[in-house]
Order: sequence, then C-alpha cells, then structure tokens
Amino acid sequence: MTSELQTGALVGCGNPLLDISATVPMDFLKKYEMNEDDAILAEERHMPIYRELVDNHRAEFLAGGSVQNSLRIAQWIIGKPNVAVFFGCVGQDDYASTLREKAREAGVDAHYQVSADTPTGTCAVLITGTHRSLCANLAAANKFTIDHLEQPANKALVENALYYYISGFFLTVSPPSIMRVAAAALAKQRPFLMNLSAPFISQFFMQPLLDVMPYVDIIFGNEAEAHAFATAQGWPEKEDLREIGKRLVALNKLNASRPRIAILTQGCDPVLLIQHDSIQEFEVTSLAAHEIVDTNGAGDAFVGGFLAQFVQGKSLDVCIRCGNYAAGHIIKNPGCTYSGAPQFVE
Ligand code: 26A
Repeated sequence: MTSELQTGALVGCGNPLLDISATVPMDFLKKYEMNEDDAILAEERHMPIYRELVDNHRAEFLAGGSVQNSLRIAQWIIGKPNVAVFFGCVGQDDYASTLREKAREAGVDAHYQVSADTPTGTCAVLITGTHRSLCANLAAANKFTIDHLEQPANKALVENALYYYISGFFLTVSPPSIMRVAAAALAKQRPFLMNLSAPFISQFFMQPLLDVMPYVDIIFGNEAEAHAFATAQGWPEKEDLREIGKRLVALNKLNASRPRIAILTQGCDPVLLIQHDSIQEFEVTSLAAHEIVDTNGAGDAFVGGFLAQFVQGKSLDVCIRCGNYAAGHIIKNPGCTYSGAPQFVE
C-alpha cells in the first residue's frame, strides 16, 4: 500500500540533538530555575546540567531533536525507508555518528551539514514523573545555513518533495532557510506544515514566526504554545483554545485556495482540529500511570503519526488518530523511541 510512496516525498528541517535524559528530583529543576514541562535554550548557567546528569543521575543517551523525532516516527509507521529527508547541522564527533546511525536505522534520509569546529547539539531531558523539562544546547545545530539547501543535490531534494515540515524551534537557527522551503512549497502548491514548538518561540521569535505564517497550511501546537502565541499577539481570549485556533487559521495566508488548519493538542484531553468553518475533537486514550515511561517526544510522535498518514493522502481524521496512536506508543517507551511493529489500524 505504501510502495507507491515516493522516496523523498517529505522534507523536514530542524535541530539534530542528542538527548541526555534522566529522572531527577524537583530540586534539580529548582537549582537551574527550570519548571516542569519547560522547553528552553540553554544559557551559560545551564551548561553544567549535562555533565551532572551523566555523573549523578544515570543519564540515557537517545536520538532527539524535534523534527528528527517526528520523521523517525513517521518512517516507523510508513515502513518504506527514505520517504522522509532531514536537514540539520551536526558536529564531527561521536554524538553525530550516533544520530546518523539512529536516523539510518529508522529509515530517515539525513543530509547533515557538518560544522567542523562545534560539537553536536544536546538536549537535557529532565524527567519528573509524567512531566519532562527540556534544555537544549544547540551548539552545531545553530550553525545551519541556507548554503546547505543551495547545494545542488539538496536543492533537488527540496524541489522534488511533496510535503514539508519544519519546527518553530528552527526559527531560532535559520529563518532564511525556512522562508526558502516555504517559498518552494508555495510555488508548487504543496503543503507546508509547521509547529509552534514551545512558548518561548512566540515570546522571543514572533516576528520570524509571523513572516512564515502566511505560507503555513497546517500549524501544530499544544495548549501552552497556543496560549503563548495568543498572549504575544495580545488576543483577548488567550485562555480559550478554540478561539485561539480560530484566530490562528484566520491569520493572513498566501495560498487562499487551501485554508489553514490548526491542530492543537492538550495532553490527555481531546485534540482539536480547527478549520475555517468547523472545530472537531479527537479523544485521546488515557494511559494508566504504570504504563507511562516518559512523555518526552509525545508531541513530536503525534506529528510523526500524523505525517505518516498525511503523506499517503489519508483524511485528517485518520492522520489525527494515527498521531494519537503514535504519541501513546512512545510515552510507553524511553524518549522518542518505539518498540516492535506499529499497530495502528485505520
Ligand atoms: C531550539 N530548541 C530549544 C530545540 C529543542 C528541541 N529540538 C529542536 N530545537 N528543544 C528540545 N528539543 C527536542 O524536543 C524533543 C522532545 O519533544 C529534544 O531533543 C527532544 O527530543
């Protein structure tokens, strides 16, 4: 069924990060002035975290990076390798080799830009019960430049893709690359999907986010991210997710023939599918506490499951149900990893 899916149909850009994940006491978060469920960029004062997790908290190393996670999950469900192509920047080190290997194993065709003098980016994942707090040290990931997309082979990959997915996180790295991919998608009338990614994106990167929004066909986000967007915009109904969704889909759009869709997740509460004339809810199966390993990557897996069906031309209903399936699966596994064969039934 998936055999007619074109190799390279889906192109994603993001920050390739190696996750350094550990269960920590609340005091650990306090010490670094972090909150449960944060997603932040590391500042100088956060730099000791990574070492401390390894030395004192039996940290695990896992492939991470939001877009790369989504593409790995999409590939797991699609089953045919190299449908998804990934661009991002890594260093020249063992962490880069690990990420390369994990991408290859998952069937993601990663075309990394390599920074010779900067280490591969890492993300501290601080697990406290069912919460996870993320602190990313982008390092080499921050060195990505549009030149990489201008290499003839990479340019061809972008031109030939049928679907595009970029995180809001990547706005901190290379807005020109995002605009380039968005313009390619628009020129060919192909869907361009984005994610609000974290509250800090709306707080500190609103202008580049608004610059790309007219190109965005589908916008993903969770409740905290939607609220942050609404607050930054000064929208009055910043507590009302449905109203925020309606406003998101109504923002200016270049390709008016394809009205924007917003898909807002809210943990174990229903996923909202907001279209210009309707709002639908999709129930999420609640997991028992003992089934939850960690929630790291749940949002990424949701997008991965969605994309796996979307690139096969499935209805939004199927895409969202597959997103919920994928998120539920990875919550039962460490980080954004899966086990066994996918069990999604349409
Ligand atoms: C720019 N920032 C902060 C980030 C990230 C990020 N991926 C890209 N850019 N901060 C955290 N992540 C990734 O999110 C996943 C969980 O959703 C982590 O690497 C983690 O795998």
